[in-house]
Amino acid sequence: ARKPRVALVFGGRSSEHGISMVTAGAVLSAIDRTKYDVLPIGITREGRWVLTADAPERMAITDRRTPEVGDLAEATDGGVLLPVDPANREVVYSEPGSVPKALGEVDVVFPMLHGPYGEDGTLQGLLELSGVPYVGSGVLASAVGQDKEYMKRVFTSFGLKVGPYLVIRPREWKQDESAARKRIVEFAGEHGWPLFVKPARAGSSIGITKVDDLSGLDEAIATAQVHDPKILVEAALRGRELEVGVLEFEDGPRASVPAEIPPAGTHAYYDFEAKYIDSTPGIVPAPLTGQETAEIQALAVDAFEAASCEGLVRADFFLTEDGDFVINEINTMPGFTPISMYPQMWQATGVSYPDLIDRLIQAALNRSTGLR
Ligand code: G1L
Repeated sequence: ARKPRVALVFGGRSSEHGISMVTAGAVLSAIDRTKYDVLPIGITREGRWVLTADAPERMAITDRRTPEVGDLAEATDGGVLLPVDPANREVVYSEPGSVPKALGEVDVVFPMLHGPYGEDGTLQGLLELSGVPYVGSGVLASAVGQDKEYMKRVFTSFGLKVGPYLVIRPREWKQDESAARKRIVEFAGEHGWPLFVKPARAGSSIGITKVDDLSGLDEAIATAQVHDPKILVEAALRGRELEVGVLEFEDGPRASVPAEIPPAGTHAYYDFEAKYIDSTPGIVPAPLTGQETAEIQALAVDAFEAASCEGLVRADFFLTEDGDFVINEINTMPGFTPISMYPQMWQATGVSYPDLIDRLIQAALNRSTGLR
């Protein structure tokens, strides 16, 4: 029997092009080659889909520089790798070892694109149309996980606690800036400074400003609006920062041991270096009581279910001084190198990095296509 062909799709037009490629390199190194044929598909900074060298050693960070898909492109004549005739995949399947002409010729896709056009549900939609199974969440959960407003609305409606927030929509800002500003100032009056101003739909810490008083507000809004015309204003939550990994098993989602992110020390915030270059900053497992651990794990599974996640999710919480667990966000495509929090939390729970990859692929292959 032929081995399932797993396509990693990485790179892309996002600021995390390089990180995506480093992560793909880690997955290429760890995936079980006796079980799977692997096809590395890079998307260049210009948005072109290309086959790249199966060379994880050339996908690592060197001299604090991340790799580029453009430097590893091998075959650019494989067509655009977009779907053809998903109903006829058996017929169009090329000989093993040959360059596939269409995305429909792979058995499962491991999507590793960050931000808009990747983890926001658009790539997932393309894969649905192609009839190709893929690892991780579907269109809805991916889109919910990318939009901080809808994420909070979904959590609230499922009984999870979220922190105070305000949404400023593009039309509101365009029609009456001063009214929008006034709304923010009233919000600050109620919840106090500092505030965090964020793009509603952007990955990681991109475009986020901590605003200490009115004087910094306009610049923070402009910065956030560079990334998304819709912005979110959040009150600062005082408390401990905790994370939980959720992984789908045959009988349903299960939670990992939680981790704690200590307050920023030498790093001004949990930035690029802290996240991807230094070793993991988290304490695993988090020093919580058995009861607290059970509670946060149940909430993380609730968050997975609330957003209709599939495969995996990382759920991020604050434990407030009142002892409440407040959900901050979920990440349907969390950091995924072996030193990232999600794999570290599962390692501490008894699931190794190669096992994690295997489980995610198996979950995707076992999933039926169409509604579920
Ligand atoms: F496919 C998974 F497992 F769902 C998956 C894919 C990608 C998990 C995590 C990631 N993460 C990344 O690709 C990234 C953090 C490098 C960019 Cl979103």
